[in-house]
Amino acid sequence: MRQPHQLPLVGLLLFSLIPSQLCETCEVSKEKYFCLNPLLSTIFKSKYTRGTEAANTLLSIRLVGIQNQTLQQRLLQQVRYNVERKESDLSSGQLALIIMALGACHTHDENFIYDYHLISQLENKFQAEIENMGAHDGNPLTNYYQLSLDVLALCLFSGSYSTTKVAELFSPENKNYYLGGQFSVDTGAMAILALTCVKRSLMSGQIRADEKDLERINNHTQSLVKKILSEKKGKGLIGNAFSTGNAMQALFVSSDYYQESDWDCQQTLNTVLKEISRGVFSIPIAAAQILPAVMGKTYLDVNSCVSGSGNFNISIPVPVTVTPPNSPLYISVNYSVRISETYFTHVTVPNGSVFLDVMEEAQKQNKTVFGFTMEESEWGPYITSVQGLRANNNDRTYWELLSGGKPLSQGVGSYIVHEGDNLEVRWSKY
Ligand code: B12
Ligand SMILES: *[C@@H]1O[C@H](CO)[C@@H](O)[C@H](O)[C@H]1NC(C)=O
Ligand SMILES: *[C@@H]1O[C@H](CO)[C@@H](O)[C@H](O)[C@H]1NC(C)=O
Ligand SMILES: *[C@@H]1O[C@H](CO)[C@@H](O)[C@H](O)[C@H]1NC(C)=O
Ligand SMILES: *[C@@H]1O[C@H](CO)[C@@H](O)[C@H](O)[C@H]1NC(C)=O
Ligand SMILES: *[C@@H]1O[C@H](CO)[C@@H](O)[C@H](O)[C@H]1NC(C)=O
Ligand SMILES: *[C@@H]1O[C@H](CO)[C@@H](O)[C@H](O)[C@H]1NC(C)=O
Repeated sequence: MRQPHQLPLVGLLLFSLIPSQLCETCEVSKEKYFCLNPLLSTIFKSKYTRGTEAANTLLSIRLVGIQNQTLQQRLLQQVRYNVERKESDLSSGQLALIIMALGACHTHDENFIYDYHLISQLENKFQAEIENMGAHDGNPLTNYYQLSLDVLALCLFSGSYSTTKVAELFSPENKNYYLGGQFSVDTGAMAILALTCVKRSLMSGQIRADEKDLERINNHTQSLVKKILSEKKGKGLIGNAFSTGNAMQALFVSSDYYQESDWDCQQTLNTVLKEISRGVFSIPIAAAQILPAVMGKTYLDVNSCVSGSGNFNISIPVPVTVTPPNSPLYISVNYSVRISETYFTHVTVPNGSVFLDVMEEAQKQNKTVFGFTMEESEWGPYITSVQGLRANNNDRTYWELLSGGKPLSQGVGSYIVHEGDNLEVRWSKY
């Protein structure tokens, strides 16, 4: 039992730990807006057939103040379709993103959240994640990236959740922060955003403050910030290019937890801009996830969009990735499926092919050994089974993609194969 006279001291200590809610951001300057053209081009020309992609994009363009009504209506239509037709199929994190997109910047679309009782549905889905953890060795239905999105959406849109449960779930020792033995920067970053939102609600008295929860949440944030900073690479990327936007958002809102000298935001931003110009974020979801960060925005800003700001000059961008006319040349690669045994073959594909083309060629050779299934997701096709063996979140199994023994940072639909690649899909545990 804590003694009552210690209470003020703890309060004081906490207060000195969090002297302000100032956020350090760095954002692309007006003169450099043209550097964002590849992102905008991707965002404007996409078809948006997948709901999560549309939700993520709508959220991002609202946060940065892109006012194009044609685009917003198109995205909105896709998001609404997903709610009306597919609500029960949505995962918790997908619903959380939809809520944030609809609620962002307080437009009329916010009513949709309440008409369809999306908040209480999210509460139920979040509960189901926790129950699954109880029944399956601490493994949620989806993953901690999505549990973080859940808490974030519930926190931002006045859903109910237990702060004690949040403090318990998001302890930095939890295995769910790790994917394939590696700290997942995306996951840690999303957790920091969620924890920061909860912390702010506690401190502003919006929800009942329990000193112990607040202290634990502070401690968790502190450790997660440290882990994220330790994933900083030479040129300033954090994790890889695709996690850097999320990491930047997390670091923007948690600047009380690190020293100015710990992170050179400008260097990170400059490297991201270079990657943008190289066409690295050429799929819509990748563009949507990096955009808020380079404009100095975070998901915590959904309730305080400065209208009219960031109304930047969109000179309808020219496509950057000019794919060269299909080279008639063929390349040959090695491809194997590894379970406990390894099944191996050579495959010849046109130069410029992606990993998926190789898998399809191999499947033609021998359906028993190289047959596979996939599902469309916002990041492209996701491999769900090979030889009939299905990935399963309850036992943390998945089909890992590798080249030359190293895990790839892109999926089968995006990774362009090279002459002599040793490609592999491996039955793995994350
Ligand atoms: C959790 C996660 C996983 C889990 C997914 C299973 C689970 N338990 O949920 C595991 C560990 C299995 C996984 C695997 C892979 N992942 Co992953 N993953 C994530 C993470 C952290 C969150 C995804 C999520 O829930 N999003 C939120 C929900 C609402 O969106 P969703 O569309 O419904 O989410 C689903 C898809 O994202 C899908 N998924 C997850 N990863 C990938 C990767 C690809 C290429 C595809 C097509 C789909 C996909 O699983 C999610 C749950 O069903 C993201 C980070 C991020 N920034 O998005 C990385 C991320 C999407 N993954 C990535 C990669 C590279 C992979 C792998 C290719 C790694 C590898 N070398 O094998 C494999 C996929 C291989 C395959 N079978 O096709 C990259 C994609 C980058 C890119 N440009 O394509 C990301 C962005 C991480 C990063 N920063 O590099 N991943
Ligand atoms: C708005 O978006 C639509 C659809 O993406 C596009 O065709 C149009 O050119 C955009 N308008 C402006 C003013 O950018
Ligand atoms: C928070 O961290 C401090 C310092 O590391 C530690 O002394 C304290 O016990 C932690 N508090 C909780 C509630 O875990
Ligand atoms: C927008 O871009 C056009 C053409 O590039 C330029 O002439 C105009 O001055 C710009 N406007 C602002 C507000 O930057
Ligand atoms: C494949 O195409 C790339 C660029 O399009 C080229 O650099 C490379 O030499 C080609 N390789 C083969 C084997 O044709
Ligand atoms: C596929 O490979 C398996 C194992 O190597 C072999 O037994 C089988 O005969 C092959 N099938 C075809 C159609 O080549
Ligand atoms: C591909 O496999 C063949 C046969 O096993 C091997 O000789 C060759 O070295 C492999 N290619 C590469 C690039 O390792």
